[in-house]
Amino acid sequence: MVKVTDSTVGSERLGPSWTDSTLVTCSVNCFQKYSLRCQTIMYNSSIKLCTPGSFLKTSSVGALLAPNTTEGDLYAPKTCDNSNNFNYVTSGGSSACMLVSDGAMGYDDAVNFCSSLGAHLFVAHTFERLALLPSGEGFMIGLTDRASEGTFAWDDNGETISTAYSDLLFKTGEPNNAHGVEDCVTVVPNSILPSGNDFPCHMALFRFVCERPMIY
Ligand SMILES: [Ca+2]
Ligand SMILES: [Ca+2]
Repeated sequence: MVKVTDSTVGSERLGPSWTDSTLVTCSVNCFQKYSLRCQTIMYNSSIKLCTPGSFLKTSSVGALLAPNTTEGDLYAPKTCDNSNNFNYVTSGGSSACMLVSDGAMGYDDAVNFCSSLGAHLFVAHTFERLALLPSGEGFMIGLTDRASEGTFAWDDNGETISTAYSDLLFKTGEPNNAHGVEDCVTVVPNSILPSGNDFPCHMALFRFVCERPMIY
């Protein structure tokens, strides 16, 4: 979801507004209601008002097309490229365009598999985002300490996780870099207790999720 701040760009309303608890659910409901006709949304977070919009328009009188104060801010929702069976998944305030693998692969094979589909291994810069993964089994995620032992970094941008995040993620005694060869991470989504463990990257033990950046 990208907030449109260009004052010369606006959008036309597709229909009546409704109330929606979050910007993400506003976007999801707009798509469900209007399908691809929903190209923008206007959202007022203080009164939770969601207004469906058509395509963005650039105009010398753009201000006239911009949402009014009641309608809130204008957003251009990003969309999921659904080719190769990728799906748009939401949970709480999080969303992702993702494909769950059929089987397990080692880390390098999984990275290559995702890369061939224009994707990377699933990342969760916020802990809540892990809830986007299917429940009930361990998944390998795009987090390793290959670059610097003991410092885990996300595949997509190299950002490292904080101690607080690590405590939420890893179960007691993990990560332990057992036998000096554990640099990849598996986690059981939606488990009550921390479930993360570091394991050897070459071992094809877990399924994984490819995540595709969302597009306009
Ligand atoms: Ca390690
Ligand atoms: Ca371990």
